[in-house]
Amino acid sequence: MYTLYYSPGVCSMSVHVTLEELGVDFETHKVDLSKGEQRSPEYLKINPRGQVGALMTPDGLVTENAAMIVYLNDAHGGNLIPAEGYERAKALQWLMYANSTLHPAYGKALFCKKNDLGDEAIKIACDAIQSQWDLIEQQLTDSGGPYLCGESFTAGDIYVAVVANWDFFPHKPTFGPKTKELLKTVTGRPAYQRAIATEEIEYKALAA
Ligand SMILES: N[C@@H](CCC(=O)N[C@@H](CS)C(=O)NCC(=O)O)C(=O)O
Repeated sequence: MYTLYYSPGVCSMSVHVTLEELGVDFETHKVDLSKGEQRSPEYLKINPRGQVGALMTPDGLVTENAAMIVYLNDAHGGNLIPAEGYERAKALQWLMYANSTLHPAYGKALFCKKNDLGDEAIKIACDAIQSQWDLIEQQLTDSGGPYLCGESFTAGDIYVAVVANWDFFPHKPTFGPKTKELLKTVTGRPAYQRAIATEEIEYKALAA
């Protein structure tokens, strides 16, 4: 049994969808970021960084969403990250890209917003976000699609679909046609729909 500490719709959702995709037993524990619960003494004992997600496993606690996804996939022989070789490297590449390039691009814009750095700074950060979505569209062309790794659905697709729904800024990104198709396919999967229902979020990225 696993326990996922999550907040609705944020990066921890990539682990939530992974748990659903793998079909393993788990429970969820909501840590409401809007109420500052990530800084409660109880949660800081779980993740001293005061961030979600965190995963209690039979082996102990794992933090960092990408690490949780790799751990879960490998523990259950999943196909979200192939077991070996170049295919594994490419799946890890796109998971790490989502976790450590795409996600931080949003973090920069959020920093500008939270610190009242003005619309010009937010716009610069949002332009940088757009360039990441342009890169994803190009990758879907280069890989032959429909997924980031071509015909194989992998963990990076899940993570990218989570980030696509982040709607914090006035300057919204534009998704290319292949990206929209990816988001539609990934979020249409039963596992993703179950995570949406549990987290009680609205998936708005495809609305425009
Ligand atoms: N690389 C980190 C990123 C975690 C992260 O940025 N979590 C955000 C939500 S997407 C969070 O908990 N923010 C609350 C805060 O920093 O107060 C991980 O994978 O654990």
